[in-house]
Amino acid sequence: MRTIEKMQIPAENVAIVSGIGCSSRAAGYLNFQTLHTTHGRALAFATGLKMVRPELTIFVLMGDGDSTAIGGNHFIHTARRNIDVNAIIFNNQIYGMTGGQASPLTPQGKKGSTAPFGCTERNFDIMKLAMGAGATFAARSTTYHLKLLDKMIEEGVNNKGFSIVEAMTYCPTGFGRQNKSGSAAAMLNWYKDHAVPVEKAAVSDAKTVKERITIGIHHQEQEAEFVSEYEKIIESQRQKSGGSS
Ligand SMILES: Cc1ncc(C[n+]2csc(CCOP(=O)(O)OP(=O)(O)O)c2C)c(N)n1
Repeated sequence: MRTIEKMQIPAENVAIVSGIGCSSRAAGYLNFQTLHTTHGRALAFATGLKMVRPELTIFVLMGDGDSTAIGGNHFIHTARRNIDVNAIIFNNQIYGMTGGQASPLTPQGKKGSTAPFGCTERNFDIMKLAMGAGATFAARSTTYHLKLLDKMIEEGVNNKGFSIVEAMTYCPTGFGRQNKSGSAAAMLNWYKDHAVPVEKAAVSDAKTVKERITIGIHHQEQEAEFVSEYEKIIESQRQKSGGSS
């Protein structure tokens, strides 16, 4: 909201697309063009919307389960396609809405109701996943580092292509209780104490980096944007066929 206001994007040109989960409830609370879709499929809906209404600034709000488990396939292909939508992943490291099942972002060793002795699997690093899949902007911040989070969202909007902002949030009930993380305030303070700017992390030793959350812009590059490329094809075919649509 703060970023939209700061960037003075007219409300009627903003579309909020969300999946299903606690985080995805956000679409219901916001007064823009909103689309509350199905679990894991928000990026597919957003892709269709951007194709027919390229003038819209689209934010796609998803949980960590939503975006990287059931929606993992959409995530990598949207990144590969480089369509100009802005994904914001609310990473509370658990399936919050359904009662604390482990997600692909639950850290290895942490508990979930489907992993009562701790997750044996390694968790994804969304930044690396985004880069590997071809996203042109990938950044991370936390709910403690709100100014940085606003800035990252703004930079993401300025990027002409697929932008991913991972917002580290917290779920004191679904994750905190099982992992004895303390109160909501304690979980917020954990981010304060464990976040490190990605530029600094690059020069730290591997162990330190592993125990910390790197924040800031992790990746940025310029690549052809999907809708623009598609429009070029439509235009060239139109000209070939003598201008008729
Ligand atoms: C196709 C489908 N499968 C499963 C569900 C049940 N379901 C609803 S929310 C949810 C998990 C949400 O977790 P996450 O995406 O991490 O978001 P959070 O609630 O933590 O914000 C699941 C599995 C569903 N609604 N639709």
